[in-house]
Amino acid sequence: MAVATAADVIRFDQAADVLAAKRQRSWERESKEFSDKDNPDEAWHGYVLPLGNGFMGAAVYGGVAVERIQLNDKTLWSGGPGAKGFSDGNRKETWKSLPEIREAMLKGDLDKVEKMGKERLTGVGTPDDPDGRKTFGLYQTLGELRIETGLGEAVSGYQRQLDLAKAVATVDFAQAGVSYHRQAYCSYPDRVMVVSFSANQAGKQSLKIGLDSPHPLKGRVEGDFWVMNGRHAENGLEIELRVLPVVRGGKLRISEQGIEVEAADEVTMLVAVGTDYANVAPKYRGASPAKELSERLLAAKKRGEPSLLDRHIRDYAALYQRVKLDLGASTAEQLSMPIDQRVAAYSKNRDAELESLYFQFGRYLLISSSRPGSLPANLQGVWCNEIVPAWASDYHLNINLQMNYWLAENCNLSECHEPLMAYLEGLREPGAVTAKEYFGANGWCAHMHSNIWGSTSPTPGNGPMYWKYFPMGGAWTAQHAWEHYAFSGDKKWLASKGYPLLKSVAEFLQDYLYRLPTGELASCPSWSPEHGPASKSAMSDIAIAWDALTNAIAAAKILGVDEDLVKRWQEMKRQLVPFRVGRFGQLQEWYEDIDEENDDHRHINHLYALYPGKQISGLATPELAKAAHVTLTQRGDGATGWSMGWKINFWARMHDGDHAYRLVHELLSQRTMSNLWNSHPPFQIDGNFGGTAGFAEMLVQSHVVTESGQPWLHLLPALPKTWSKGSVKGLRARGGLVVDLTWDQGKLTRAELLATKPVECRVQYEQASKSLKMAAGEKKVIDF
Ligand code: FUC
Repeated sequence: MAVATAADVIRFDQAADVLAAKRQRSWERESKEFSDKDNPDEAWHGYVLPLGNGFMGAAVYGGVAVERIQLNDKTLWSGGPGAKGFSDGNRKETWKSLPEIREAMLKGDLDKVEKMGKERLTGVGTPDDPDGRKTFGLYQTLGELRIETGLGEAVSGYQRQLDLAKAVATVDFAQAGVSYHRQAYCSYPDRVMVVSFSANQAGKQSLKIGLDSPHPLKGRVEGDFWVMNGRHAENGLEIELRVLPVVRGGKLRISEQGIEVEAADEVTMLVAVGTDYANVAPKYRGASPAKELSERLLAAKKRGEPSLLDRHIRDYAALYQRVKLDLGASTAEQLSMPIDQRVAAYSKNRDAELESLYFQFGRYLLISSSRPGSLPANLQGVWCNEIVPAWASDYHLNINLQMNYWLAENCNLSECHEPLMAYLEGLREPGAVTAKEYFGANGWCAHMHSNIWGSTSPTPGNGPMYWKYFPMGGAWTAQHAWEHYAFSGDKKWLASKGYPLLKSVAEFLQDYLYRLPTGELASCPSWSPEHGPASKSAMSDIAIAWDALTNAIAAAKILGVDEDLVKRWQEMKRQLVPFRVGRFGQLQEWYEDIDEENDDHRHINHLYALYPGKQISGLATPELAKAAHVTLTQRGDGATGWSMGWKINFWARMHDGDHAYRLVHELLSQRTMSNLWNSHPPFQIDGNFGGTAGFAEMLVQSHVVTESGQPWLHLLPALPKTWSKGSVKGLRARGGLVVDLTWDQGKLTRAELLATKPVECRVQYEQASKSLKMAAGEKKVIDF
């Protein structure tokens, strides 16, 4: 009998290992071509169920005879202090070369700019590590728990599910008249993973549990714990896995190799992982993990089930349940299919609830990979089964890290934004050194690639400059500090955390921006990230500078501070190189009119000004919006996963819901794997996050401010025809608003706003707009 999948559930009817081709286990990627076939384990790549609490990640395979649970600790990286030849990568006194490079740029001597750029404006490698990769490091898997169950493979009624409403994975099946049940979750409040094996008959659990790991970990028994501990082979980071088994009935034996259980009724493993990493420059080391892990596990054991599970669900659901999205109902047939078949069928027939599930899965992934106290979500969130993951699974600061957080505020997960804020804070100190050495500038900056070791210098090596040199990486990321405030209206936070960051970015710009002979302030020379030659000014740099100055000015005014600086920043804004419309009507990506009409490159850097920036909008700058439209059309829809996520947001900002939806459809049909992870390819999580943010951007926008600086809320600005009937509850808008909307036949039928703080704003729907004043805690239904 077909089973209908409940709305918030991702259901497979088979184990990951059964669904994907079995391959020889290795931890190394197999090619550097970045395709779906690249991952050493296809079963992991697209078929596992991901769990996480921000600090640790786990991936559940669900094998019957052998259960595999792949484990991650967010701080487990190679490279950094402790790695041979490590340095901060900064080239000393580079600023001394800038005048000559700038002069060459002004003369149009691009060869000299590129050559001198590579010699002077890159980071420093070593003879042993010329491109700095070894010391930059890689995010790496900790390994995987291997649990042999002694069962045969033949089962009936197999189901492996991830319940997004609870953040709990389960595996169920029957064999020889016995129903088996497994349950796993990663608790944030208790910071442990809980994995349990049970059945509807006593004495059915005979398990052998061990760890496969690429790291030199050694096993030992320590009281009731099984411990695997060791040091990273390259940087000496201490790594530990600690397991506390709780067994009902049967026999338990712990050894160096692992845990053995015989004929138990139920087995629960409390699992904790950790390293001695600390996000504190310059050493990035803290306490040995053993003590804290032991304490956590003992506390969890004492708490026991069902309290552990209850605390986990309550903590998680408090975030997850804030938003509900209804985009229509799927058919009974669609609901009866397991997720891999639903995803495969989607390109031919729309599956309405798969779309809303995708949206909620993005929120699930952020809650699971970014919680206060943890490092931010990296290119794969917190999930990585390799030792050489694609792009080091690092923090790319030319869109990818930022995209991970586009959904944080509008999808009502502001708390999950905090790791990014803390990370930014941590970049300031190393970023100040980079600003000084490269530009003789105050404030701080960071370039294209960063990691958990505070890297802010440009990447070393001989590759093109556009892959390394991007002094606006920090400024772009700092936009998030402003947005964190704009949505919450929390002035205390702005004063203590947000404004100092925004101010130090503006101070960097004061010294960094270069006055061209025309009098314009430019980023010279610059390279549009990953695209095109050196320019007198890449317009993405200017768009970011415009936004950074706008945000610093707004913040200073709100706090009533730094009047003189505000005047200076306003003056700088007026002098920035203006956007230009080029020879085929496009918005120029560079100072020079060199865009190519047949270029479909995935990075559309200068449209930062459209999204996530706010400089260009149909309302305020119609001419530029028209040119942005030409550029978007020219670049086309085909793209990598994250780029499609960006394009959904672009078209939403263009108020073209049908085009935005076309990209939603493409993203789900072309760039979504069976377990709903985004595929670049390979797996890269930013497409999930950018896509989810895009859904919300199609329904509510609030980036434009009125003439008097109030939020201008726009309801259903980009509703596609396909989403003719639906509702959303709990989206957030700038100014501290929570928005609930219902629509039918493509028309808004109900809008309710909740003000979490006193707010004056304008609300727009189609051509009508209203001014509103609301007190804190007030709810209002708005009629149009
Ligand atoms: C940039 C992008 C790639 C990929 C990588 C992580 O290099 O251009 O497409 O997303 O980041």
